[in-house]
Amino acid sequence: MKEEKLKLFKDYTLYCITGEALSKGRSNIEVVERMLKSGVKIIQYREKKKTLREKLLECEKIRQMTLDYGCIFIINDNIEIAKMVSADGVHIGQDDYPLERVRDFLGGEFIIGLSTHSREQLYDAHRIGADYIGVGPIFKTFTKEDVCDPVGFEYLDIAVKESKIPFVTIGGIKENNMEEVLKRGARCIAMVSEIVASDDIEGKIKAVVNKLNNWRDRDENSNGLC
Ligand code: TZP
Ligand code: MG
Repeated sequence: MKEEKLKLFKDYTLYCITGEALSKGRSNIEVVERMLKSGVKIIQYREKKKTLREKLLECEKIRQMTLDYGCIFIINDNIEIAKMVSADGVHIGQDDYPLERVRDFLGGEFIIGLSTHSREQLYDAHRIGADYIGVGPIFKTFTKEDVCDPVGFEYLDIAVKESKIPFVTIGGIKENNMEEVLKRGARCIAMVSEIVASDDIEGKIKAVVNKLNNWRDRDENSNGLC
């Protein structure tokens, strides 16, 4: 079951993350609904401002919505909420609870993603049993407050060559620069502001997913030829 879900993280998939502060007055629920109607297959709930109670109530709704649409639901940071609503997974950073403890708490069927910024962290993530890693920030981003400097393409190239688990590229990725990342071997791409701050969320998702689909088609065609 988990392995089936993780296939999406290895493919040319758009990984959408909420960001209500950037959503131009639209609620997380409204934005998630638009994402789901546009066919997004992985959604992460990321919310830094609300109370635990508010976050739990939103996540309960989003859990039901994502089940209705067959979308993977990942929760950032809040491992208790993830357990309470039976999310598909959590995403944690280097300064959050140690992954081994999160695994003990959530069990083997939960997807656990870990943000990484260096080769050392990539090896560590493999050793401690991450299901996927975040690789970034690739470009400068203004979305995350305590963000480190961009890791640029150097660490992306390392992840492409050396990661044995799926990786999700993140940080400043837009419709107009995503091909620079795909070109270097990235597959699954995470976006916050490019989607949630767009005036036309559905149109933006369509454009991004079209590009991802073109890359998948290109791969399939070239594999067929050799
Ligand atoms: N982690 C690393 S960069 C980032 C997170 C959550 C923010 C990415 O946001 P955007 O708007 O896609 O640059
Ligand atoms: Mg975190």
